[in-house]
Amino acid sequence: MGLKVYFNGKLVDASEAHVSVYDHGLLYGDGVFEGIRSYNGLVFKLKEHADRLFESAHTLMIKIPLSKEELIQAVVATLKANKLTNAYIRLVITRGVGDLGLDPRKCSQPTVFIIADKIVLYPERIYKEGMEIITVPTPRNLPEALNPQIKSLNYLNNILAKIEAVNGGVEEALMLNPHGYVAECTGDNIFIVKKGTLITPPAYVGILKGITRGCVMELAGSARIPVKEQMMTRHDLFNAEECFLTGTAAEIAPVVRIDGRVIGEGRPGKVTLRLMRDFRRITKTAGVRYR
Ligand code: PXG
Repeated sequence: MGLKVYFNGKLVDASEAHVSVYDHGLLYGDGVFEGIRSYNGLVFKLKEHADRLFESAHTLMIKIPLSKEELIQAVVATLKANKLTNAYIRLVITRGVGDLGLDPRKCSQPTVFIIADKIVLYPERIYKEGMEIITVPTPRNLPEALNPQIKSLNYLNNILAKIEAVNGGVEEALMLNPHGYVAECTGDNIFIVKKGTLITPPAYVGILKGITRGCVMELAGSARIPVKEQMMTRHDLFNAEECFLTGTAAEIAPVVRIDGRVIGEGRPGKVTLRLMRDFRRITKTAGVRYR
């Protein structure tokens, strides 16, 4: 028996969960999504993900046909149906089925689906030894053109950057904003450690305010590690003591080489390792229980 997918109010077999070719999520990337994880039978930061999804949908004037609590219960039901203890959850709301024009008024009913599946992780080596990233030519979208807080189905900006990273022989791309300041990676936020202080770019440079980013800033606070949001250049990154990425999929991934420059000692640093340990602990103990 295959995976069960929540599709417009019902749990159906994955092989029966079909989106129409007239769905504007497909035709125009007109929709929103969240990537969420569960650990040990606990959904991590589910409320925060639901809040962000509702905010993204509100700005796009997509009316989610469930209350926030109903949506949370739908996520829980999907996880239970698939008997997954550790899962990657993809929550997607599209504008729905319309005609071939852009006009969102033609879409009467949003499409809602929730996939809960096993997570594909970065190789363990990356967490032990650290990863290499490169700056790519594609800048992060202008926030004035498309606000990165809207977690939309339109990810071409990041996909172009990802292609450039892969072409360059690495797993992740460092994206700058159109003014040349460090923004983020294709699906992860970036942090450095300098003189013992944790520094990450502020939201206004044009990044998604990641939920993992927020969690890591809180963990640093509890560990009495000073935290600052500050604009950074590549020079700041090259000369950092430590560097790491944060995201729902990556968790905390150490970075040890950027554009050929070795960062710090060239291995995951002590602040990074401390935060990785604290993060792992919180994912195992905090969240919405479902089994
Ligand atoms: N920046 C961008 C552009 C993202 O898309 C993050 C940062 C990290 O945010 P969270 O809230 O997850 O800490 C994201 C989200 C994947 C995948 O499977 C990851 C994201 C989006 C889509 C897919 O790697 N990351």
